[in-house]
Amino acid sequence: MARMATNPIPQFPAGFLWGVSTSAHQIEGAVEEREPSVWDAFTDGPGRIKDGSTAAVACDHYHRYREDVALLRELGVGAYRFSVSWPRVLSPGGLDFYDRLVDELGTAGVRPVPTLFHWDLPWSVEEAGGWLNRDTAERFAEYVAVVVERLGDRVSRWITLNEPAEHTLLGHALGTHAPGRQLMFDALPAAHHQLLAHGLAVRALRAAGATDIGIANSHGPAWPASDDPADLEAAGFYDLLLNRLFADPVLLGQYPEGIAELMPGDAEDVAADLKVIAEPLDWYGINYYAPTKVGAPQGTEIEFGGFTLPAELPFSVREIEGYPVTDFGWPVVPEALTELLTSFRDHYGDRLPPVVITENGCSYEGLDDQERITFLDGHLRALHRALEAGVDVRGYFVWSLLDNFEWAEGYARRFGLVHVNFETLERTPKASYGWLREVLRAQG
Ligand code: IFM
Repeated sequence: MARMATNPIPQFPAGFLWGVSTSAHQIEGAVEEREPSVWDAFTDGPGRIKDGSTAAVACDHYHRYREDVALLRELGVGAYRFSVSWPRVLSPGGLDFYDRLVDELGTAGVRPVPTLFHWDLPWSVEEAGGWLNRDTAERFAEYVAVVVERLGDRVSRWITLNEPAEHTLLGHALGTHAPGRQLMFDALPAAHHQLLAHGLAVRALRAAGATDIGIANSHGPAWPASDDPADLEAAGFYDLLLNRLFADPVLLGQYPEGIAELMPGDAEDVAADLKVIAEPLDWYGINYYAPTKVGAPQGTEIEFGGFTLPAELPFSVREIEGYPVTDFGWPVVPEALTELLTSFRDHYGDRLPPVVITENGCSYEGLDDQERITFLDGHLRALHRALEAGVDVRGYFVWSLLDNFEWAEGYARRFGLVHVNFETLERTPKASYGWLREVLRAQG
């Protein structure tokens, strides 16, 4: 049974958008009914997925989407953020699935919010160079035009990319995610081409009449390990890599000092691309999970958030003490969400459009997930404090509706409001689902 926190969550403004998020590769399954993606190929490699699993079936959402939409309706969310699988769209009849899903959401009164790229690049595009190839950005925009042409009559809100930072860092620099490249700083073109793809996609969406467009970038405060200049410098560099490398081009049309010098390619070409990347947005999506404590390099490998970071990085990640941690080992620090939002507002000023929290959540085992309730309760209060401090926040999406395929962790990390039995595919709402339903009812 859900237990309400003693104090009700403060009232959010009228029109505030409440939602939950998922992504195609993590829930859909039905891999044989679409083109292969980088994640199919990566998963096949030995030892890549910790529990040896694959996303071949995942939550079988492709066949059970009606049941999942019923869960959304019953939960009372106003919006559902899902992703469109580019490999599925390349397959004959692949878009039909999203047609059915969008119609089902319409009938349930839940607003569809598709993300157009959530890491599952078609394998054929990867073979042509993937995100290291500039042409991938153009091909992405072509695919986006096809999707908006088909769904644009019923979808008004769009998200271009999910977390290009993680896709660059984990997929192209460290190789712990697909496509498994280990390029370290030579991965920067993958960041630039994703950002260019974002800008070209905004243009394609606008050309089709879309007026409600954002991106879902992951951000979190970088806390210096100490006041020592070496720690401050390392934390500043980490902040550049995680936050400003992806926010500055989109919001300011430039790469931050310290990154611009590292970006390969002709400076005039990069400057021309930055004009595209900075196409104005209607809102800016932030995925927030935790802050990171960063210090000077220690010359050793570091276990961090389920990954091993190599010794040669120009920073080291330290343990944040004094806070509870999720099953993933991520610290639970709601106040860092307030800090992040107010610092973004202070840094970007009127270049920052209204903000939507496009992901926030935690991994815990169990149906009576009181820790998730505590997590969400704390983060909603922290979000409200940001509103009170004057940050223009317009929406909040929980990651995730369902337990799902958590990338290199397989099924070992459960982020869902709804438990999925991966043997039987039975869905069972957790205590946090009931709690959130009550919160949403109270918000009206
Ligand atoms: O599951 C992921 C999601 O795909 C992207 N953001 C972070 C989530 C939790 O790791």
